[in-house]
Order: sequence, then C-alpha cells, then structure tokens
Amino acid sequence: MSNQIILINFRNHRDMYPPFGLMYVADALRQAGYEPSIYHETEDFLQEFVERVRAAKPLFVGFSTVTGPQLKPTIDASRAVHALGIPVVWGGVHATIMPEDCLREEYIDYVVVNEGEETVVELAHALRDDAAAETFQKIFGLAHKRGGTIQFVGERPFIADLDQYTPTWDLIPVERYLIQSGAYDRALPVYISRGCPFRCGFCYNEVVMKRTWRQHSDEYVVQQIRWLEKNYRINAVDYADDYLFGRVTPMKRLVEKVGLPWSGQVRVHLLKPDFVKWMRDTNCQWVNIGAESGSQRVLDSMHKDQKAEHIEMAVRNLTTYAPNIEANLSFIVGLPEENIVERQVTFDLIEKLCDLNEKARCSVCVYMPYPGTPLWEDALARGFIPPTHQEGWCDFDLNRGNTPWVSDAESQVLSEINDILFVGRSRGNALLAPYYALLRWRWRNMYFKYYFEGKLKHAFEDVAARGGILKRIHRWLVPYNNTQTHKGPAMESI
Ligand code: B12
Ligand code: SF4
Repeated sequence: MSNQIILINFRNHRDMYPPFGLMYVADALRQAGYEPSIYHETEDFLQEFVERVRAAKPLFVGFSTVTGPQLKPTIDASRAVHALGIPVVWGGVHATIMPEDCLREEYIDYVVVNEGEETVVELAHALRDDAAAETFQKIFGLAHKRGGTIQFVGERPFIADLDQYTPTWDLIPVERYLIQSGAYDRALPVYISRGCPFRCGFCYNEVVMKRTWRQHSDEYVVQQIRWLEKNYRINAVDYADDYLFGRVTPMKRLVEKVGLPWSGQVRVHLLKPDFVKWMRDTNCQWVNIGAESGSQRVLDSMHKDQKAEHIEMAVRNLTTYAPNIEANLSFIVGLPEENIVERQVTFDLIEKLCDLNEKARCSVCVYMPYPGTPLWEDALARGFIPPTHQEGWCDFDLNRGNTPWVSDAESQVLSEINDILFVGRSRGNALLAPYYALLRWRWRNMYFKYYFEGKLKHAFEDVAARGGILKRIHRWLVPYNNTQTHKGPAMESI
C-alpha cells in the first residue's frame, strides 16, 4: 500500500489565504509516518491534477470543501479519482455540515466530519492495513457507507491541545501567499485560534464549532511567527481567526509580544477610543468587521448580539484615532427577516460609513443558507428548497440570489456596484462622473434592473484587456482602483 496521500483545496481566483485546514491535516499525517502532498489550485488545474493522482496511486485523495462554485472542480476531480479506484475523502466545513448528503454521491467514499487531524490518521491506518469494516465503523469523526447504508459513530471531541499540530508551510509555495498589509509587503496570514463563542444565525460556527473557542499557546504563536520571520522574511501578520479577541487582555499582550504590524477580525463593541488607540500604537494595518446590517431588528433576527449604532461608532473612532487603519466591513443582505426598508437602512449606512472614512471598505454578501445553521429552518419555512445533489450547491455564491426571495440577476448587479463603489472605491477620470453618479443613484434607490452601463463596461474591458491603445485609454480613465486589497485582486476595475 502506498504511503502517499494527496490533499487538494480547489480555490477560487481571488483566494490568497494558505489552505490551513490541509496544512494541519498534512502535519498529522506526517507525524504518523505518511507522505502527504498539498495542492491549492483553481479549476484550471483539474486535468493535470487527475493525471498526477493517476501516476502517484496514493492511499487516498482528500478534498477540502466549502459551499459554492469551487465545489464544481472538487466534484469533477472526485469523480475522476473514484473512477481510478482510489478512495475519495471529503473534509472541511461543507462536508461537515452535510456528511450524509455527500455520501449519497457514489463518487465520495468517506467524509471526515469537523477537525481532521486525528480522524484522518485513523482512516489512513485503516486503509493502509486494509482493515475490517468494523474498524472504520469505530472511527469517531468518520462518516462512510457500507452496503448501501451510511455509518457514523459520532463526532470526535475537539482537539484539546492545538499546539500538537503545526501547519506544514514547507508543503505550499509560501511566497504565493505573501500579501500587502499597508506599507508592509510580506504579510502572511496565520491562524492562532479555532471557533467563536458567538451564535450568528447564518454562520457555520454554532453548528461546527459549537460556540467553543480555543487558542494555540502564546509560546507556540510567538515561536511560529519568529520562524516565519526567519524563513520567509515576513514583516507583518494577518491573524485570520474567526474571533481573535476571545480573551481581550491576553490577546492584546500576545499581539504586543509578537510585535509585528498586524490585521485581524474585531467586533464593533470593542472599537472604543482606547482600544482603537491601542490598535494604532501596535501598528494595526487593517481590521475586519462583521457589521452585517444597519437594522437592529435584522441584527436581532440573526442573533448577532450587536448594537446597530456601534457600527457607526466604531468607524467614527477609527476615523478619529486611527485614520490609517483600513476598515473592512462586511454586510449581509437577503436574510429571511429583512424587509426592503431595512435593506435600505443598510445601504444608506454603507454609503455613510464610506463617506466618513476614506479607508473604509464595505462589502455586501447575499445570504446563503447552510444546513444546520440556526437560520436554516427559517429558510426552509419560507420556501427555500435545498439542492438534492452536490452539483446544486455549486451555484451558491455570496454574490448570487441564493433564495427564492432574492433575485439572482439583481443580486449580481448589486454585488458588482458594491464592489466598484464601496470595496474597490474606484475613482475614475472626470469624464466618468455621470457613470459613477448613475451607480450611486442605483445604490440609493436600490434599482438594479436594466444594467446597460454594466454591459457596456464589460464589453469595453474585454476589448481593452487585449492591449494597445484601448488599454492605455482604460488606465487613463480609471487611474485608481482597488487592485491591492487583502482580498486579492479586485474583480472590477471601473
Ligand atoms: C480564511 C478563510 C477563507 C480564505 C481562504 C480559505 C482557504 N484558503 O481555504 C478566503 C478569504 C479566500 C475564503 C474564501 C471563501 N470562503 Co472562507 N473562510 C475562511 C475561514 C475564516 C478560515 C478557514 C481556515 O483556514 N480555517 C482553519 C482550519 C484549521 O480549519 P478548517 O479549514 O475548517 O480545516 C479543518 C477541518 O475542517 C478539517 N478539514 C478541512 N479540509 C479537510 C480536508 C480533508 C481531506 C480532511 C480529512 C479534513 C479537512 O480539518 C482541518 C483541521 O482540523 C473560514 C472560517 C473558519 N474558521 O474555518 C471561512 C469559511 C470556510 N469560508 C466560507 C466561505 C463561504 C468562503 C467563500 C465560498 C466565500 C465566497 N463566496 O467568496 C470563499 C471560497 C474559497 C475557496 N476555497 O474557493 C465559509 C464556508 C461555509 C461552508 N458552508 O462551506 C466559512 C466557514 C466562513 C463562514 N463563517 O461561514 N475563506
Ligand atoms: S462573530 Fe463571526 S465567526 Fe462568530 S458566530 Fe458571528 S459570524 Fe460567525
């Protein structure tokens, strides 16, 4: 039996975060004596990937999954790998929230539910030893099928000591993941905790992490970051955690101890003057804020446990005390409880926040119901019909109309205009003033039909992309656009 295990995360084109899930799983496998390799590629790599698997004949192929378009190459590759007679293992958040649905597909053999490190090693041993059916049945965290029925003994307790595992940086091309963070050009995302104690109704956290929060030890974090400084000359860190300030004072101390320019997620209630001044003094470059909605009723309906007025307070404090910090606020529209007036409140707030702070970026996602999340039953009750096959989940995207109560065509226009005005904050030549005025008018009136200017823009960009004089005209027309955000290259240039 082969000792090799191939792991892949099909990323989207914007994705620039290291595939931490696979890096942790790979470490566990390596500690147990296996030879894992990691791929983190777009769908363009599909054919080559299958050829590599065919040549390597690994013990199994593990796929990391999130709900949405990147499932498409995952499904295609899984089918091809399964046809080669090599076991297909799905893990990650998507597979964790619907293991049984996944296993109904003939091309998926095993699902690792929730944290993968321990489960995957037991699975590898069982496959290597060609173990009896009972061995597989007894593995906690492993769902699989035997004789047409789905077997799942139950979830495994969370890993008690996160420090046992270290992401395998040597298995990925680290240089590819270095990002710009303010003036610092070699920032790297790190992940120092897991989970979140909050209960937002749309989020995977309550169902997957069950409102728990754990952290790597301070010693581990400092040692990891020093190692990254030494080996990859990083000069800033992005704490990619869901909830960085699970314990405020100890986390502040840790950020100080690490001593590098940083970025991370902060909830609005923390962004009071003293905290913001501390962020400034510790060289924070950008902050991610889950603002979600300007309407208190909608915030309450999603159990955000957040005051709507704190959003503006947070941005005002950032403007006053730390104007150099980029504030990335994310909003969700299309929640089951939201009515049109409440959506307008959110849209108005976004415009106001961007007027208040020239470094604010406000992105809007369209609500996407995930099975098991607190809002799931509500979505079903309101007529949402979940896909019956994995292919159906590929169409779900945060800029699409994912539910019967949000139109797809309008969502796509809404997302594009949001990207241009409030994420990219593109600024064009004076000649484009009427175009931007039209976009603003649409935003204020929430009117996203007959998007003729978008069609013209796309047609022009397609031609300009071929180079020549039109490309130069394009640059002249749009001297500033957001190509350098931490989110990766902006999709839209005008
Ligand atoms: C950083 C991040 C990103 C980064 C990059 C992610 C990446 N490189 O994989 C960026 C910003 C690019 C991103 C983009 C998106 N993300 Co994202 N992201 C995250 C975030 C915050 C952290 C992921 C992470 O590294 N976790 C840390 C590791 C250690 O945990 P893990 O990945 O879950 O892995 C563990 C287990 O799941 C399991 N496991 C994972 N994979 C595998 C594979 C195998 C074979 C096995 C055995 C086990 C296993 O073992 C791992 C170790 O215990 C999560 C939230 C979260 N905390 O997980 C959201 C999250 C995963 N993202 C989410 C979404 C929706 C997206 C997007 C689809 C959004 C969009 N439409 O653009 C895109 C799609 C990205 C893609 N791959 O194409 C959702 C997924 C929900 C769902 N139902 O699947 C999450 C859960 C956020 C949320 N609150 O809902 N994301
Ligand atoms: S605070 Fe963020 S990570 Fe925590 S439950 Fe809410 S959305 Fe999820």
